[in-house]
Amino acid sequence: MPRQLYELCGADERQVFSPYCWRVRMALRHKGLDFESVPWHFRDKEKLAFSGQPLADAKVPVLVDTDGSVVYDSLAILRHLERTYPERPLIGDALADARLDFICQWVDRQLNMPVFRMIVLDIFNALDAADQQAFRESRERRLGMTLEQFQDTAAGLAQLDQVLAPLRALLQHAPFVDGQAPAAGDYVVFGVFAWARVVSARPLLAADDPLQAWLERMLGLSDGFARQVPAAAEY
Ligand SMILES: N[C@@H](CCC(=O)N[C@@H](CS)C(=O)NCC(=O)O)C(=O)O
Repeated sequence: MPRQLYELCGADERQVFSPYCWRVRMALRHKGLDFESVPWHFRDKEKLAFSGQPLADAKVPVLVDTDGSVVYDSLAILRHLERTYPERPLIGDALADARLDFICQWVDRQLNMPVFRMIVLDIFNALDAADQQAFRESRERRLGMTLEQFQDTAAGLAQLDQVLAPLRALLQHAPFVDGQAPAAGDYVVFGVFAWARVVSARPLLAADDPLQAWLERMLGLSDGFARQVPAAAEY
């Protein structure tokens, strides 16, 4: 059977934007593995029932591999790919695996939030009407305020600038988060930038930010694989 990746999409199904799904797309490409993208919407929880997640909290990405195995949660999927397809290492040894866990925690707890604050209304606008309702209800409940109250581009940018300091320092002396070549650490960080690129025309980085060069390198990987999904302005 073809390998399938269930991915969050906007009103336009080409607009796959979830940062967690992007981690997996990039990892599949890294391993040289083809996949069929299965568009998924926030309102379609029951379509993920087969994955074994508690339905009320079901999320993408979900990978259905060629042997029929089903894996959900981006880090679990990355680990599955590494175990199942050991050629072209993505994570590395046990020490590297433990550090990847830290990178994921840093991205989820520090990097995501300022970007979310900058693009939340762009995400809302990218969704179709039924998903707009599901997104607004769930996010407003979680945030304890309206999406409009939460959106604060200036505050998000200032917070992002601080959060990115260690990454900027690292990329002064290495071309990639994972060293001389990109791997899982890069894909986990890149997911956040891909998320913003696909839904929002707002730049996250100043033109002279040293992170721009890394971002361009990431967008150029595998003959511009990430660029095959158009940027926000193109929908
Ligand atoms: N820990 C999960 C998080 C995945 C996640 O939060 N996915 C979001 C899309 S970006 C989702 O499916 N949300 C469903 C919902 O909010 O209803 C992972 O790493 O895969």
